[in-house]
Amino acid sequence: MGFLTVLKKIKQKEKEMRILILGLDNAGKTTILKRFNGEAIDTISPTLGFNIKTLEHKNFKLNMWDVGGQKSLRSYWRNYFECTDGLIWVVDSADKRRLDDCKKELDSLLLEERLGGATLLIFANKQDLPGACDIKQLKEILELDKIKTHHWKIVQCSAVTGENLLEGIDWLIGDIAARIFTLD
Ligand SMILES: Nc1nc2c(ncn2[C@@H]2O[C@H](COP(=O)(O)OP(=O)(O)OP(=O)(O)O)[C@@H](O)[C@H]2O)c(=O)[nH]1
Ligand SMILES: [Mg+2]
Repeated sequence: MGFLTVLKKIKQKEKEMRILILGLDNAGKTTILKRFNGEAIDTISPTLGFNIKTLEHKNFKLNMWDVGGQKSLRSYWRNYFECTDGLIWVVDSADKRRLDDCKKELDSLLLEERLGGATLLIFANKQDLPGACDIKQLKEILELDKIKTHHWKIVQCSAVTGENLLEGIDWLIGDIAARIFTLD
């Protein structure tokens, strides 16, 4: 192996991304993170602080921050904004009563200057539940087409079945990589 090849490999290994996972309480943030990481998901309780997991995925080192979403905890979210490359906004697609609240919180995050450079993945979670809103409904209710400030995508998923978690996160990582790692 030539020197440059070795150097490139080392550089690749150092590629780090900071991913912040937010959403209302009970949306499924912790379940998604554990499921994605291949851990058991049957003993999860509400997050009162945060969980951080560092995963190797596709040659990237992903530092994933999962922060509790209860109303009383949301004022702490701002402590995690700095240097965020990707924001995963998790929605409980079956909790129709709280979609207004969900929209309000997402809208205010998108105004945050320190999240200005972040790619946004919206996980329409809990698709395994009957009556879950689909992407078309959520796009309308959350007015996603109005988002012009961030690269964004909405993906239907279920943390319980694992459906589409990989697809969503692969899109997020691909978008971030294209934005920040294009120079080598
Ligand atoms: N049916 C179904 N239940 C889910 C899914 N994802 C999460 N849940 C359940 O929803 C509940 C809340 O999940 P959590 O992962 O703790 O939610 P959270 O967003 O981390 O909540 P906070 O930590 O309070 O902010 C748990 O009972 C999960 O088992 C899903 O895709 N389908
Ligand atoms: Mg949690």
